Amino acid sequence: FAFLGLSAAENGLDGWLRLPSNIVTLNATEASPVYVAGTELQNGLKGVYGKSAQITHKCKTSSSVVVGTVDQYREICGAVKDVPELEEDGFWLNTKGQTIQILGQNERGALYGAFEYLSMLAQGNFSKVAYASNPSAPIRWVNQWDNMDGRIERGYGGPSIFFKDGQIVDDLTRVAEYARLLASIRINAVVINNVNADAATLNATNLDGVARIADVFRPYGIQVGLSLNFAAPQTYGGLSTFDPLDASVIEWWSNITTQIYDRVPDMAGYLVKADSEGQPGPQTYNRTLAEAANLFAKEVQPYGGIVMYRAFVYNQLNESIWTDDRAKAAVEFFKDLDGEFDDNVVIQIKFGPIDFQVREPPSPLFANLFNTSMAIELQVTQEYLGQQSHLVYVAPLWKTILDADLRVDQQPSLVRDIVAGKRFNRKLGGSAAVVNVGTNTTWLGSHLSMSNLYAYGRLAWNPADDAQDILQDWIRLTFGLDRKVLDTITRMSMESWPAYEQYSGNLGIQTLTDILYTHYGPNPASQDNNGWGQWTRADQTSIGMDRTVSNGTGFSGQYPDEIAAMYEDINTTPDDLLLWFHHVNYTHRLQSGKTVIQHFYDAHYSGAETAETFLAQWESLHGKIDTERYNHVRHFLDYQTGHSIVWRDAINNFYYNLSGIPDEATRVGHH
Ligand code: GCW
Repeated sequence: FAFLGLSAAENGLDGWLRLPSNIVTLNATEASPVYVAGTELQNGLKGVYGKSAQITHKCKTSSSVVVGTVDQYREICGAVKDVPELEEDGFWLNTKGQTIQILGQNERGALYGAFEYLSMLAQGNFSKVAYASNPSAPIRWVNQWDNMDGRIERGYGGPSIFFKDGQIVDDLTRVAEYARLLASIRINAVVINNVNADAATLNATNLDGVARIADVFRPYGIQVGLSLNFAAPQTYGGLSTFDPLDASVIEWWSNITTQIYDRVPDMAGYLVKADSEGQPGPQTYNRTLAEAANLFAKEVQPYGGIVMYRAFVYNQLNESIWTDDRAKAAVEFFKDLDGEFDDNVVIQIKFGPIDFQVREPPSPLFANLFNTSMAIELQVTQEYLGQQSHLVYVAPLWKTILDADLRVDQQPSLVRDIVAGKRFNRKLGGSAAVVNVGTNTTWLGSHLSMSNLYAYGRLAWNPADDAQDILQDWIRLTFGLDRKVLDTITRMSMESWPAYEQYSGNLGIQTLTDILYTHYGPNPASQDNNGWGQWTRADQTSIGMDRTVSNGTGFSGQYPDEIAAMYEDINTTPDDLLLWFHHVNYTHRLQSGKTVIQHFYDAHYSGAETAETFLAQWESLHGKIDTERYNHVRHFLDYQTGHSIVWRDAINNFYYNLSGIPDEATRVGHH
């Protein structure tokens, strides 16, 4: 079952390995995460050893697994030895003694520890360990872009598991299964409705439904959050205004917030997209984004809630003024507000300055807020990355951002430390990912896409983890322990993002997918001559956005000095971001020695060739993967082989026709 699959007998070890005969759960309340942990252990151990262990709530000293919080252990079993101080949601796992100890700082942590232990066993790892694991950051959220009518914005795995026909579905079975998956990767909150929010989510029937959903998530240690529509007091509440400083508006939100917390006392908080892509916001009343965020922050603060305020705020631009730069928007909107946000506001920042492109530099906003909490926004949903039909393992892309050093004040300033709150001493911080799972039995629309969800959770917990190590854990958990299966899926997946970049948009020119309608398939012409500001400025001789301070939009100047200087200078800008920062002739020579245009031609051939190998690699696993998953994946890889050629030729012909520069290898234009 997805990446929780635990298969018995595969390792043939149950002969002499003694099954712990008791599972001691230190909380007997059924809906508690510790109780759930006990049930998971019972089922999981049965999967591994083939026999059932007894669940008890009394402390036993031999042949048992004890699961609970550190405090519960102290109370019920006695003194705890060797357990270091744990952070919120952290856990201690000790398999060395007679008794296996799984102790959480809180109940959620205990559940995480149980999944960690099971994950080890399921991967055939029976080694004796004793260690603590703590999260890098407290915010480890997912965002669903589900609409009330059941459709999902940028969803490729079928309709919503939460909503249908304007209401919350009666049968929440899939929600419970999702909760289990998310808990196993240590996600602690889920925002269930689209950031392009429908105010009707707030009607009484739906709030009752939200409470039912929260009841399903709670035993898994997951809180529920809601996206708000900023104009709701007017459009839905019937007030004459939605001015965030108006007394009647404040009262209206106060009332709504009470109604929610009456039903869901542990609601995580609100997510707000405002003044962006047609969404209403405080600018209508000349109020600042901080005034807007603080309005909600004050409402949820007494309940311990937080406000995730999205930095994805930008205006449509006039395409005749090329120096207007959408990439600059986030810093322009938020920098001057630093320090004005309440303590329970977190600015949720997309990883790059534009929008989940195949390659972007880190958003400079990460290096411009010092008194404001931040979270990084990632996208598990492959909106610009081939959707459900292309294999693209995205974790290596995320790592280029998380591991980037922005050198604030000439000091090490890794993005992952900034968002965790470590660099500027913020209590809050972390990450959110758009995860548009649907009712499709594969969740995201394809089996291999699930590596991205798994990797997101792992990196939210520990962004220093290695993308390939994470991937391999996921492969073993999902497809078993066969060496060839492991090696093959590892190779395909690790080659997949570089290949996709090669056959789509190179050198930092963005994905070059259609941006006007589908966000799918090649459409390089769609980037320019419109107000979206994803311009490439490609003409007959040259290409790229000049974002330098000296000669361009000035975007590079939004970074701290050392980084700004690197991007300002064409000689120190890495090839893979050259066209993001500079406007050059197609004949410009890269650091690699190739011209820009020849790099385009070669990369597109090489990317499509690599994609073609995925099918053969997968087919080499015939007989080692169950038929359903084998065929499902094979179908998509077959398609990807063809579609990568479509990409290759569309992009190469486009630039060949534009520039008239022949391909040195005489492939382009010679069909
Ligand atoms: O990438 C764009 C998407 C929109 C999305 C928006 C956002 C939810 O195409 O569908 O809206 O980003 O992140 O708000």
